[in-house]
Amino acid sequence: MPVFSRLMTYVLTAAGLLASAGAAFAGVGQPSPWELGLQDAASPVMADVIAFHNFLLWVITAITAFVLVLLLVIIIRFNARANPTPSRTTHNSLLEVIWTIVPVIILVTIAVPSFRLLFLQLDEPKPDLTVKATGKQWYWSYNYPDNGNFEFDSLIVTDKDLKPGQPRLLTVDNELVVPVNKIVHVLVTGADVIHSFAVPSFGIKIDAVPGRINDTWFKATSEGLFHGQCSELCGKDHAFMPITVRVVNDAEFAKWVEAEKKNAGLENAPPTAMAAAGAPAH
Ligand SMILES: [Cu+2]
Repeated sequence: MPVFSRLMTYVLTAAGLLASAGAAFAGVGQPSPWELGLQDAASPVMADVIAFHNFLLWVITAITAFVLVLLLVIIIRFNARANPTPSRTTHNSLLEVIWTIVPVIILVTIAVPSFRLLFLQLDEPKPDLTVKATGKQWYWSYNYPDNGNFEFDSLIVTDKDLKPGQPRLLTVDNELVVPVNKIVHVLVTGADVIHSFAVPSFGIKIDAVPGRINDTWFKATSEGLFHGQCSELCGKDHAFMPITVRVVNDAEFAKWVEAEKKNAGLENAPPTAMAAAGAPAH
């Protein structure tokens, strides 16, 4: 018994420490060692996902604690020794009404923010630009249909080529570049098998299905690098087709688009919404 209680003390202390430091462990744009919670939000959708997740955690904790207390009361007060002659009561109308209505109220309390979040995710606002991500065995191709329609491949940087500070298995040679604080509409499809385009800090994860275009959106609220991974088992190198999104300001984005167009031999393509409006306006 002392061994058990000492073990419990260790476990509870560790859990307490981890829980209190949870926020510090969460990474932005990539996972971090000993991370417990979700990655920090870098988009309005992810901020809501985290808030909803934390709210649900309180709800299930309260329900579980309540049921545990009921069980303990029954075990202690109504066992054969403490309560040798059991009551024959079978119905209690008030109690039955309460245990029907209270769960309904709890479910409605959960449903309201849940549907609000679903609408936020699925009711896409008018996009500022569109990018298309195509999952291939085993890398991603990105296409910018309204910025000259250039396309490039994005492959993993292997361990031996990593520069200091670059996360292992999450770094790519050519990042998906998008402007900050703009609504990015993402078209997602697969070229061979089903992949899944997921970037945790933006709160997006959507299947890349061959022969079909799925879409989602995000608005990155800060500049920087945000990492994700293919999230549908797609073959032997499934673990080696990461996604990296580089969020930059409008001027940098316009410059990058011009360079990419030149690379692709498209410098004479007509300027488009973002590239044309981006640089001078900001
Ligand atoms: Cu994949």
